[in-house]
Amino acid sequence: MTDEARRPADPLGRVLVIIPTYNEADNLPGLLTRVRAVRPSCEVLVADDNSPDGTGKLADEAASRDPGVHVLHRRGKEGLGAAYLAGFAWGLERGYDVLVEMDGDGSHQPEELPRLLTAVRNGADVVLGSRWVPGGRIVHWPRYRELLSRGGSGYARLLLGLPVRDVTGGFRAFRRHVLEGGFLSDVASQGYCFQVDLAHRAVRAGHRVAEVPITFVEREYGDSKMSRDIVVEALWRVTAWGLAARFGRAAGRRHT
Ligand SMILES: Nc1nc2c(ncn2[C@@H]2O[C@H](COP(=O)(O)OP(=O)(O)OP(=O)(O)O)[C@@H](O)[C@H]2O)c(=O)[nH]1
Ligand SMILES: [Mg+2]
Repeated sequence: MTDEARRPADPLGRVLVIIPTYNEADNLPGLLTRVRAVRPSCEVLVADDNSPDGTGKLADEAASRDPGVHVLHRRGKEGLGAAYLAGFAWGLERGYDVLVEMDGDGSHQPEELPRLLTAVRNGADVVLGSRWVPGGRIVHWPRYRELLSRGGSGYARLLLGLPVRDVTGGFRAFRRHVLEGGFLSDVASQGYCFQVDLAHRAVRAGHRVAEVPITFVEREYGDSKMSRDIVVEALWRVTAWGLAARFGRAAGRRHT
């Protein structure tokens, strides 16, 4: 494998930033430039679900100019969770040491990537970029989105007993060992719930989870993929996990 032959220039080893995309043609090219500029040793994998707006082609063009950009073309829109699972598998197979999740709509600032990686370097297994810790900020979000997000995080925290503030965020870093083994087996969650699922799994598995503040900026271009279905999925799954955890505790299996 040619990638494996590449020497790590980063003290963390080889870092892969995975960006799932569906119709992000207006956002992706600039974002790729920013990620590669901020830490040139970090490589990028765009996981595109055959976006009708040509995002995949733009990613290919970037990859042809820059060997640190890779593209995973998927058949069609299967949801954020499925794209990340495919991206993680791609990165683990190729021996990356740290795998980062980042939205492709400009909401996450590549310039804050070093802050996440510093926390990994300081010993965290999983680092969550957080809007709801001191120093965290949101820009241009309508009040209802903030309430939905804060409410969703609060509900998941409460029901699942999670010691983190931003449970649904999607700017995160994982050391590879976290994602190996059975960690990702039978993950079925799709939208926001995928992120809740991973945070829940990481805490339950006893990994060191750290939160660092981020500035979250509402997308400037393109359409939101947020839908009522995504919110409903998160609600029912979190409720089911919470009840299962309580039931398990009652039966003497304390794990949350
Ligand atoms: N590959 C892939 N990427 C997706 C899919 N759905 C969303 N994404 C990407 O996942 C990232 C987050 O999705 P967003 O649409 O920004 O979702 P959101 O942040 O909840 O909503 P907005 O910021 O309001 O648009 C973006 O880069 C999307 O392009 C999908 O089905 N497949
Ligand atoms: Mg977004």
